[in-house]
Amino acid sequence: MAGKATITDVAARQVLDSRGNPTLAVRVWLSDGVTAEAYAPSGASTGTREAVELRDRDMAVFRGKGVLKAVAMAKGAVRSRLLGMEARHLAAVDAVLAELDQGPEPVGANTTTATSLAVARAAAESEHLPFYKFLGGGERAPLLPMPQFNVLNGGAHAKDGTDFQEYMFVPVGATSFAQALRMGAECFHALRDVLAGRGLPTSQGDEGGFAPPLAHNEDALELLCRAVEQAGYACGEDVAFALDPAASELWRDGAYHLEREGVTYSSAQMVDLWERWIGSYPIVSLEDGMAEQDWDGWRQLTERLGSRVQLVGDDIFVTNPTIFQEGVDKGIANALLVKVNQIGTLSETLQAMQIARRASYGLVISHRSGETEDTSIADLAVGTAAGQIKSGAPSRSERVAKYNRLLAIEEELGAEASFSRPFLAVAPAQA
Ligand code: 2PG
Ligand code: MG
Repeated sequence: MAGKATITDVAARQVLDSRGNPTLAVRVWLSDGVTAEAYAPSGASTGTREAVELRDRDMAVFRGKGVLKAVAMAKGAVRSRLLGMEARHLAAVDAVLAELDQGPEPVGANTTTATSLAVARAAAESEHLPFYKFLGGGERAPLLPMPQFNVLNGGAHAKDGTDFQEYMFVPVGATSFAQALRMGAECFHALRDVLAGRGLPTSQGDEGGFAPPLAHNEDALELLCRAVEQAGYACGEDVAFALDPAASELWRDGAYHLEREGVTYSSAQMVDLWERWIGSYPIVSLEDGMAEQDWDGWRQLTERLGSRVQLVGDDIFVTNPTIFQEGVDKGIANALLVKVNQIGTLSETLQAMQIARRASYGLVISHRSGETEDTSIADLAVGTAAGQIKSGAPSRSERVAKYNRLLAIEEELGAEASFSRPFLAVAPAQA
């Protein structure tokens, strides 16, 4: 019976993520014979208020990172509560998952994330809908997102790299996703040439970007500009930049410690740095420019730069509707970074996105630094018409899987496909 299929079985197993750490794969079966699977991703620069993964903590096995307890939770507590529920009623399924994760024996956000995504996938298939259409709930026309390609990795994602975690290309001049991906890939290859030409290493960090040990964090921006030009594009007009310094990782004792440069900044000095960079380089988006503990610094940042640049809250909001609402009420940031496993279920993720829409905040759907071949975030970005996505460099299969899925959706939509160009109105500074 199409559309009313109930959950008849839930299974799970331990697999590896892109960093070689264990993660969880969950498979569900429905009464109409449909089956679907999803994987949980895992972060490195996690926010302190994120939903917590369940890991085995047996240091003799996978350095404590095994997820066999989570596998047992999925096959046990989760399975027994979900059996018989209708897959298409995702909100009800997710409410059970959230409750199980808040109970005396939490099932883990890795368990709830993979289960929520697997049930949603199964429901979509059962209803004969592309996954993105199911996720969009018929509310919005599908929209291909503007990508942010993380091409230079530092911080917690590349120990020898810059203090700041992510330097990204945003192909603002592209008119389709396929063109955006081509531009991103061409600039990525040009960046390799620029680095090699200066005798810098071209080893890659966790998200596929290069991780050269630069003396100054700002040097990265100049390298990015050269790469864009070498690829034959105009820096700023065709390809602009987005940054995620992941400032929470730099915050200690009430100040920002940039160890590579050997400097310590107050919140006001940090905002000064961002203001100077935004005035000198074509930066259209700044994520976690301030630490999650530094709400006052965030307020200063938003007041000073919020009208000039997209300010994305990741660690500070952790895709948590309650925390995010507080941020909106306090006028902090102007965009939300969206990670399903930060909050643990798709329904809560959609709720946070709803708050963003009502407050006219931008939306950036995001991968984690530890990823898998799961492509759900590509469908989430298109179905909800979020407008932007970041899934790392145009390199390494766990990153490219999402971009390739977006290519397939764009092709499938054909003439119906439309591509988001959120920075058209921005006149970026020239480097
Ligand atoms: C971030 C993410 C993804 P992690 O900070 O935005 O790029 O990193 O998954 O390590 O939290
Ligand atoms: Mg971030």
